[in-house]
Amino acid sequence: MPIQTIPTRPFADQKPGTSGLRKKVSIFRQPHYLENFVQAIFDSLPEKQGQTLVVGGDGRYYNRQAIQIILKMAAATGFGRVLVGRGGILSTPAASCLIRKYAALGGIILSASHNPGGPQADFGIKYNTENGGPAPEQVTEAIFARSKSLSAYKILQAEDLELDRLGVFRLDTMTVEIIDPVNDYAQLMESLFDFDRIRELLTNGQFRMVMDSLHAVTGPYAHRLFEQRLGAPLGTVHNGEPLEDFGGGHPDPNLVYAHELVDILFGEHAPDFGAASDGDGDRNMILGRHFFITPSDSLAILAANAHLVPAYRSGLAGIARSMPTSQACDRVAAHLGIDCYETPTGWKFFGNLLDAGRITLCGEESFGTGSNHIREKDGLWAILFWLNILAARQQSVEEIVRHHWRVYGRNYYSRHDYENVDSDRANALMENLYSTIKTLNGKLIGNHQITYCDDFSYTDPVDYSVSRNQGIRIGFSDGSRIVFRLSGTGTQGATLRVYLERYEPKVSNQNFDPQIALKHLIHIAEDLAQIRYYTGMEKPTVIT
Ligand code: VG1
Ligand code: CO
Repeated sequence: MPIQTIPTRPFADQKPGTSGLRKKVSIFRQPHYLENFVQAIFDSLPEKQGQTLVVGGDGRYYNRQAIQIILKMAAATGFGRVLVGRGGILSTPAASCLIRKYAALGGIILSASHNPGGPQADFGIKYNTENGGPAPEQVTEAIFARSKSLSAYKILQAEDLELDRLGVFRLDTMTVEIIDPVNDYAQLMESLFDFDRIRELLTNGQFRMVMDSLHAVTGPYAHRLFEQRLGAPLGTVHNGEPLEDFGGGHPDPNLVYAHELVDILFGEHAPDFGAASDGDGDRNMILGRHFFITPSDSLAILAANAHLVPAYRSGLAGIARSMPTSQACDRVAAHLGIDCYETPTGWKFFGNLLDAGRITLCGEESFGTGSNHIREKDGLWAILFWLNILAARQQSVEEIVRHHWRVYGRNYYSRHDYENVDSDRANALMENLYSTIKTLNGKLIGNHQITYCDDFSYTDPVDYSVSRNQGIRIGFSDGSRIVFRLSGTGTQGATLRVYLERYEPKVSNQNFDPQIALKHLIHIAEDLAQIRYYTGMEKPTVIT
């Protein structure tokens, strides 16, 4: 079959963000746009000849077309074998699992994660390296640099492949294996958790759970794991069929976008446990009956209870959290006598720590938790981890969380997002903050004493690479913090994220609504950053 060399011109906007390249579908569908980026990835890789590549996505609109293009380009560039999830489906954690298990050179994951899907909505593509994790900054920089100098790409002239049939197919000299997207991942989960105990819990006739897959990628995984393998009644998984537009919803598992699940868990006759995951299956939200757990608390609680889970019984090497994530897990780490690392936002910064064996668990405030079992955050893993704890402790979600707060104190936490802000105004806000913080050290605001403020910069302790400008941190003498940063995953305008945290050791003060408990900090944040002035918005668009 002939390999064609197609002349092209660079696009200037192919710089990967927090998690790959994300744009509107209409941008990806411009002639040569996707092809250029894929060629830039391939050109930035070492020897590809005969190597294995993993390809799959979250099933959103344009997933199938993109996969056909990528397969033909992979064949033209010399890959020996590509593993593709049937129907083009692979959750991000499942892709990470496959890359590691089959010693692939890397993987291409097609997803814009929690962003909406459909012809008018978003698409995304990211590259994961041979450890199964998101390409580190040096690699994404190399891809971006290459994207700016491309003059041609190579593609095999061939018919589209049938993606829905399991089997081994050929594209010129390359083999394409269409595999079951769930098998390997389900096996890995079974090797980590106490499935017998979880099965007992889910079939005891008393405990009830609901899993909401939000019509995104985890549907097939959740049906298999919870209903088939672990015995939960059929119907436990809601919205379990992946749809190209996620049923018109926002596949983001938080109190705002997963409202169907929230209504069930906060309604009458609520089940004991509720969980949801995002577009590509790497995020999770955990709910108890009439009870919400912040992702930061969830990370801390998983760490404190890890000894109850077979895979982590022998102890944790260390924990890491992204900088804006609350410091709840720091307290658990201190108690366990293990290291706790603070990294910039984005899973790629955990990779080196995991590879070097310095950490076992890691997480982000944005509903992401994971461990050294793969190199991505993992929604269903977190849900199984909670079920394992619930089965072992025989207590309710709320009892477990309240007990945790009694022992370690509560870190009140909230994130305020201002979406779709004019980019120039958002940058001006940050510029203004950079100059403001220079004068803030030691200042007293109300009865809040500022003890530090800086622009977060991270030196990777393994390879010493430095990442600057990762967000503005303002710390107070009582341990409270305010963090400001701009999102790196949006596709329209800018999103300002304001992260707020306050520590409360006293049990009698642990029962407030976080928005009330954080009220003073919220005012200080709005004031210091002049949020209304710069954004023109009276209040945040999303509060989590
Ligand atoms: C957001 C989150 C970040 C997460 C990233 C990718 O990034 O804040 O914690 O790692 O999304 O998650 P940003 O730059 O918009 O704040 V996912 O589930 O989109 O792969
Ligand atoms: Co995601």
